[in-house]
Amino acid sequence: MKPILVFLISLLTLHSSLRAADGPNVLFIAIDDQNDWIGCMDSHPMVKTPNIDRLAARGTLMANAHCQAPLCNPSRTSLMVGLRPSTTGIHGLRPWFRDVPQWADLVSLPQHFADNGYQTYSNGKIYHSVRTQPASEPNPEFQNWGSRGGVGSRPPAKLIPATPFGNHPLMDWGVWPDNNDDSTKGDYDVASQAIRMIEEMPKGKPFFLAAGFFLPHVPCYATQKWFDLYPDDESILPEMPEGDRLDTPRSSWWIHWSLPEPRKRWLDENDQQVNLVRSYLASTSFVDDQIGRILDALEAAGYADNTIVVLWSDHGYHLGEKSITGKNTLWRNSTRVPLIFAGPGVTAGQTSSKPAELLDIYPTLVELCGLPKLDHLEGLSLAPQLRNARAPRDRPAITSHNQGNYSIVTEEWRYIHYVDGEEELYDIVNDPREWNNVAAENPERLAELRKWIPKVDNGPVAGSGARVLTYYDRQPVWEGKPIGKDDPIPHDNK
Ligand SMILES: [Ca+2]
Ligand SMILES: [Ca+2]
Repeated sequence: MKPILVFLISLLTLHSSLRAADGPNVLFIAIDDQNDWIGCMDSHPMVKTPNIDRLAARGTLMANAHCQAPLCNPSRTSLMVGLRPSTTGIHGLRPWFRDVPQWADLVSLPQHFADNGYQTYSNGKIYHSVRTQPASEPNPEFQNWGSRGGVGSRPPAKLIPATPFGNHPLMDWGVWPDNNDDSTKGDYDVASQAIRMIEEMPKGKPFFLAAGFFLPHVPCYATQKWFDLYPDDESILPEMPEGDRLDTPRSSWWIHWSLPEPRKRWLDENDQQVNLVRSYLASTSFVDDQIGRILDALEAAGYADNTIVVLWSDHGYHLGEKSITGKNTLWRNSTRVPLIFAGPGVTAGQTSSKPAELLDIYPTLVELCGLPKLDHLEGLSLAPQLRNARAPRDRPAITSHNQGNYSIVTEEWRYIHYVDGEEELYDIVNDPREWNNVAAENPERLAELRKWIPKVDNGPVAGSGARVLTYYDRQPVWEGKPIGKDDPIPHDNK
């Protein structure tokens, strides 16, 4: 090697190790399918999440944060590479973005940290697809792999009656294990291994440590003590007005046309509405407890003051609202997510109502940790709002679900545009549950919000599949099957 090149490389190495030595650590906590039923988010009056609430109290809650897609793979891909689903064309549960030649070499968030002198660690579900990679592989997503996470201990048979659309094994909920032992659960192991890493990792280099929890994703299994936090009656149910979908277009059904998640009608017919909501709440409180274990370990190891903690969920979840369970919608229940930052550069104890996107996490962490900026990222740094919750932000939060379906959220409105041109509008200040579609009465508002629909609106990339809707020549096609103009809505609640 030429001496000048060696010199340049050592200079670069020195530069990044110097920067890394100065940077704060990052604790990156992901929750799967966790909607806004979090104590500090004031959405469910009974939910108990004391550990997430104490994190929010020492940081900033972005209370108007939304996912980029209401589905694991597109949401997580977008967050981890900093590009919208409408840019990457990753709309379904397939493909893994590294298998798309155009995106194979994108520098992901943890890779950018590794490139700048951080040691990176992963536990549980961070990406949708990748689990572990051998250390020999070039450019791994993370350098160190811990817990696989996931469901963990499962009952010998499903706890609930057979569900429609094929009795999917994940569609289940209830008390499990039945011996009050949490330690056989995947999420318990995620926390345990993250704690072990905090305790054992070498000092002298900052860390980027990820912990991804699987619950409250279905199957919502939790032990009895978490169920005991919630009454076994209808007082735990969210408000669900009759006929809430009568003022929404038929195309709102296309984006969740036929799915394993049961409709509300099935919950009612099988007396499962209370059981599902209670199982979901129990699972949320159990995950909160695991998060508390990690936060305690961070503190005990002396890292609390020089670590940025970010907590997020990949999208929300319906539990009967708008006649369905699951995700795959453009309403609040699917798009609004917990997003909390705490640590150096973040003001403690404040809540911001400015729109925020999960896409913003990447540029925010880059700025807070002083890493080189990457020009191609489509998010905006939230550092101004993390310093001062009222700092201006003009851009709304934009969610898409398959090509051409968008939701645009400002501080006052949610606008929805479906691929066939149908629209909805909600006054989220006076109607936060989005019960009254006021699109017809507000043509000027529609015109103003329509402008935010991304100009780049790419369809599904080659290899796309699972929960993919296409629409060409006015023909909606759900998972490869055309939806007829007069086809009845499968398992509709009416
Ligand atoms: Ca998810
Ligand atoms: Ca309605």
